[in-house]
Amino acid sequence: MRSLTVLLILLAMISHSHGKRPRHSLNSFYIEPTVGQPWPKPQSIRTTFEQYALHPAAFHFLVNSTSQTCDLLTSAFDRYYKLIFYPSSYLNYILNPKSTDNEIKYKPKKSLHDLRDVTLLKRLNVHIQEPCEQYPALESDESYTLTINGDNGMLESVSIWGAIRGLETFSHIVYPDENLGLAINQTVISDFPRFQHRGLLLDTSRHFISIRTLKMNLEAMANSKMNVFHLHIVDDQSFPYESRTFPDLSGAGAYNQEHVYSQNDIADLIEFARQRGIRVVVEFDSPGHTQSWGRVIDVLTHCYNGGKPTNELGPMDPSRNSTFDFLKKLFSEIANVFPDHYVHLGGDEVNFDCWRSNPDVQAFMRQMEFGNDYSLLEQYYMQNVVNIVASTGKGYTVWQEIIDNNVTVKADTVVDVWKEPYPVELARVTKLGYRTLLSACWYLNYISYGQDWINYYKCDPHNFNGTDAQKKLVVGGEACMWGELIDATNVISTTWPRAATVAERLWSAANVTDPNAATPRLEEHRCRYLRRGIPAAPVNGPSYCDVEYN
Ligand code: CP6
Repeated sequence: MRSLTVLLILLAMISHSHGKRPRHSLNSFYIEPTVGQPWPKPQSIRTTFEQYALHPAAFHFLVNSTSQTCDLLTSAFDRYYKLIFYPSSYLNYILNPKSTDNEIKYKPKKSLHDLRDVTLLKRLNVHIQEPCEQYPALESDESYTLTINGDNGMLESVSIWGAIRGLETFSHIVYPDENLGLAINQTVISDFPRFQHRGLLLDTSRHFISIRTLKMNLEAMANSKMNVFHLHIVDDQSFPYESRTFPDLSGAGAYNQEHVYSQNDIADLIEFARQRGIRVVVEFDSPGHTQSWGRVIDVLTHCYNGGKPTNELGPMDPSRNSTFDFLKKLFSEIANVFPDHYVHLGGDEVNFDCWRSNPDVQAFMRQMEFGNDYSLLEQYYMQNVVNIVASTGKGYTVWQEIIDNNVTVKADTVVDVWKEPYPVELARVTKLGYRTLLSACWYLNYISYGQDWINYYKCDPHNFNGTDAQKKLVVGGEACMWGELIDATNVISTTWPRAATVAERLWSAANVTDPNAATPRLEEHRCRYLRRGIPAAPVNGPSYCDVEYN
């Protein structure tokens, strides 16, 4: 009997399955979530059937005496304590920290008296090797190990960011249990991301999205270990960024003055992201996609027809020095407001027709000896922008067109591949020696019936013909939720949990590819979002959660 038990435990450890096994329905009529399994799947996880109980009055996070610590860690302790023991009040707490919704009214399902005969997990000791960095970066170390054994747990990491990832995992492996209230199994996890850059793009120009909703989205990102928020803040339709240097840009370029992010809003958002180890990479896309910039500032090309101005405006006007004087001032402000090393400079979808029509631009083309090749003018424009931004000390990301059009850029440039066929594009860009990001297969704005996430899940940033050196140049990818049909009413439920499947592709080992194996865990992850107050949508057909959204 004893050896049978030992065998069972060994089997459980080998199969990497969790202590509490899912109750699969007899057919796939509907899907039941698993319990206590992390998303994204860790690089290595071993668990046994040994269970421990958690109780809010008998558990705390502890900084190991030889460990580094900082405000980021103490505030993370505070958040994860609330998240684990009082999930239904958690979202309100993080979105309105001053609100007085207190925990007293949420009674634990089991009292300490009920739990007197079971082992309680009393502590999670956290040990961080290196002093806390202030902001996360592309190069940050996010690895950690998590050991749950007896009444003690241990979380070890190199950096504060690894500790934050490990706390998230810890919150996933705690699960509701009928007998124990909250339970956790004996576990050893050793984990690190496969790719350094795991991003999500939201577009706040086509529709305004409130800071509150952007924060909810950042929380959802942290729950799936995503670490880059690509903020496509302005575009043709509106300019919701309140510039210190050029307040008129949002004054005339925003939809209205309620649809504007103040400097305080931006600082608040960046701090919220920093607390979760998320970088905010802002995009000021040019020379195309800039119609809203031109409503008060004369930087766009005036289009002509039959020798006469048409009153229409085109891309930024590269023939005038004043355009670049403006960009110098704008990008030096942006360099101060956004602490991340990278700024996204856009450069996509430039239409040459208006440039072709304008006599001053034509004269400039002759002066520069560009002939009729307007991609040389685009290159000239981008080269200037890139030099301006480089002189502020920043690095930059660009959409792939810049490279397609042979613009030479600094060696540390990151190129964002958004066009299919992505294996061809990735091979080409990495062959030129640039660091690369993949977005092409993760356009979440395409919404269709059925389990579309399986296509996202199958897409792999290393799926192209290239050398090991080329593969190493792929730093990660981004899910993109463009905003033409998206605002605060639907951004969360269309993005989540679909973006989480991209997050698993970018975090977990290369061999974690089976959508059938992922499905029950994804169901559980969606339910976890609901439990935490985030309205993530069903993505696998008929299902239910222990706690539904309300
Ligand atoms: N806006 C900007 C967009 C898109 C791009 N740039 C876009 C193109 C195709 C699709 C979705 C979005 N709306 N500035 C391309 C990078 Cl399908």
